[in-house]
Amino acid sequence: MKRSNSNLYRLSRRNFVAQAGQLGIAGMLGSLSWTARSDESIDLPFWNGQRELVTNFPQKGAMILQRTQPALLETPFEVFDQGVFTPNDRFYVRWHLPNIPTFIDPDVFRLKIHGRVGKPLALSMHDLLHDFPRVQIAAVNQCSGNSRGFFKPRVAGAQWSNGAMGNALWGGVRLKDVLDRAGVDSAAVQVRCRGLDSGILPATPNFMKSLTLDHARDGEVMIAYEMNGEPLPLLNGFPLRLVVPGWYATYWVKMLAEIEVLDQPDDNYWTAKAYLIPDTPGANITPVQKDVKMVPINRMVPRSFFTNLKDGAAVKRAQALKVRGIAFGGDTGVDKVMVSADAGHRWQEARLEMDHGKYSFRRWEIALRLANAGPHKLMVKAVNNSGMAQPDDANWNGSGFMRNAVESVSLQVS
Ligand SMILES: Nc1nc2c(c(=O)[nH]1)N[C@H]1C(S)=C(S)[C@@H](COP(=O)(O)O)O[C@H]1N2
Ligand SMILES: [Mo]
Repeated sequence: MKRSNSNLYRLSRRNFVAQAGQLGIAGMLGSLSWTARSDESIDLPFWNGQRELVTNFPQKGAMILQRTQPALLETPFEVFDQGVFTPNDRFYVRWHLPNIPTFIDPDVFRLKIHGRVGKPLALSMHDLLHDFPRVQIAAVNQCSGNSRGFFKPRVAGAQWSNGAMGNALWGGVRLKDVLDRAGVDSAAVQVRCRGLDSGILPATPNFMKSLTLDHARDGEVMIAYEMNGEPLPLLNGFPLRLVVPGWYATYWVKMLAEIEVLDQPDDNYWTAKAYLIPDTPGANITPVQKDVKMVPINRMVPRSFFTNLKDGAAVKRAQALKVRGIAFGGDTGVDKVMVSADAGHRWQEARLEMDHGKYSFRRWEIALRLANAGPHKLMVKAVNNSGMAQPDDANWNGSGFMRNAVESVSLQVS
């Protein structure tokens, strides 16, 4: 069904206002830091992995609490078995800086575009909804440090299990179209995006990330105002966020308020110093390796997961066992997903379900019949459309970035 832009605007406008109102109440209660109320606990499968399951963050359902202030919330893994898109109220949350607005009036909000442009702009939500073509893209948003808790030796940083990722249908406008409206100078080289969050001390650098001009203008990078057909939840960047398909989520700037076109490579902390990876295949080094060349983190790599089997599950011998999961290709689509029921000796190809585009999760499934009683190690490996396969052995680097080794579950067959 096709909606006209003005209908969309009326619909969204109502949602935007309703949301702002709801968050206004949160603001009035003075809850800049939402106190965590724990209902249940959960054990993540690594040392010191006990966490609380909380339900009282605004617009969020049950989430794994990693940190209260600023919020770090992980998606409980069973959510990924329920559908190819991750619901907004279960989508993970990650912020670096503690001052996050709890109220944004969409009538007053402006997105500023300035720097090396012919005509600086201050766009309202109305302008963005009416004056630019609306585009949609399904894409995985994954934190660089997703699965960091599994690193051996362990590294500092949020000890995420595998739930610092999610897949959504993003709706918004092309960054390219907005840049074209402002008219980019021939001297421009990079585009820097800033969110509305800030640190306690004025000296703390604001959260900003830069893309090369060519990347920013590739027609895929998007300024999103919708996530799965709804305005973005506040904690996922209401009212606007950058969507950088195929790239790690650190570039997906939330509460995007300012776009600056630069004529020099960006030297701000978040682009030039944070989020660097070893310039080696898979960002893989040994813990003692020295003098490694570092580069900014960039494209994602393929991953796949079982979603309906828990480690240690008991299953019956010689019965059809439906195994299913999700995969994504990273910066390109999934070519195939291979499953092994014998710890990697023989592999079978799983059936891929509907394709929602190359940056989306892809669901897969396979029916297995495990003939013999005893322990079985099931493994899953994705290969993407560039021919890149998940490695058998986990990578390591000091920041705990880009883990994508083959996943396995152990089953007890009787
Ligand atoms: N403004 C702003 N945007 C941000 C961040 C931030 O701290 N501030 N963190 C980034 C990082 S590191 C991640 S992993 C993603 C998390 O997106 P989510 O909270 O919507 O899941 O947001 C990115 N965008
Ligand atoms: Mo991240």
